[in-house]
Amino acid sequence: AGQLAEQPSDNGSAAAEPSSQPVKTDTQLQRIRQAIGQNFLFRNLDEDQERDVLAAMREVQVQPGEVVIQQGAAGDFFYVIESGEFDIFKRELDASTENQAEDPDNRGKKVHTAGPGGSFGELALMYNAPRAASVVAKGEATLWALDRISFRTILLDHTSRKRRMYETFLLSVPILASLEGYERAKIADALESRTFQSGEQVIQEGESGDEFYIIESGTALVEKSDTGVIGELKRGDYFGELALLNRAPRAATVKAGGQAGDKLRVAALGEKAFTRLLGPVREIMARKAGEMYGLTGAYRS
Ligand code: 1OR
Repeated sequence: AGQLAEQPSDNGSAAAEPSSQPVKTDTQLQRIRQAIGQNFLFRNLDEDQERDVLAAMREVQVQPGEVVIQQGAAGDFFYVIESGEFDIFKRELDASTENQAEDPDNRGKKVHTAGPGGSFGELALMYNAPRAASVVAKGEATLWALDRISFRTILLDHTSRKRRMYETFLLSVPILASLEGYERAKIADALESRTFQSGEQVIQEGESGDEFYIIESGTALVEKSDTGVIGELKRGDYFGELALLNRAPRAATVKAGGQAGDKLRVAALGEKAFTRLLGPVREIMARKAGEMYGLTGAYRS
């Protein structure tokens, strides 16, 4: 014991060049589409780009315990998970020999687990940096790997533009202050900006909700049918969390504020991404909801 069970594939023989891949069967194409369907990095590809991505991907079968990515190695592939689960481990750069007994492989701390539809390995390819974490298969798994050149030519532009676009904004949002930089990057991947004209409704009291919003610019009015306007929200404020935290109907109506001609711009986060990406923040939100609205949501118990 104490040795890595597998050769990391980062140092393996498969080169990360866009060597032409065998033509895929319809079943394979279906499987890739299914795997990338939920993944934000593949949103907004046009038909040609999607065809190129599908053609460049290669299937990788992974054994339990296999180290697919070794922290510190050079980046060659980006991976999308078709089936199976992966643990992500991160070690501080100077903490190599601490706790040898507990961490014989010196992988560091488990920071994340990724499953079907998820992806990993984009950081090293985006920033030409060493692998930031190790990725280890929990059981048997199937991956689709995209070589670095295809990743950079097809996916990089969109991904880094989006991360850059939201980076400064998300840094300025108080509720997200406790998150790590990479956690904010994942939120940026999942955000979608929407614009509303003054007076236009974003959410309606009593309806069911499946999105959470952060205000990018402009103001929003919160109102309830019985008491009228109960609050005004501005840049960096958020709303829409209650219905998601408590699985309850929308507790209030939120509409764009300001004068005629003013606009409200929000960044929307879907329910799944909200649950997956805002883990530690959810508790803070639930507590604040209690303070602000006197609500004790199911989540607070
Ligand atoms: P990579 O190319 O550096 C390792 O290879 C991959 O692990 C990395 O890209 C990410 O896709 C993935 N910090 C760094 N990398 C992470 C993290 C992470 N989670 C997944 N990867 N976290 C921050 C820990 C302080 C966890 C955030 C949820």
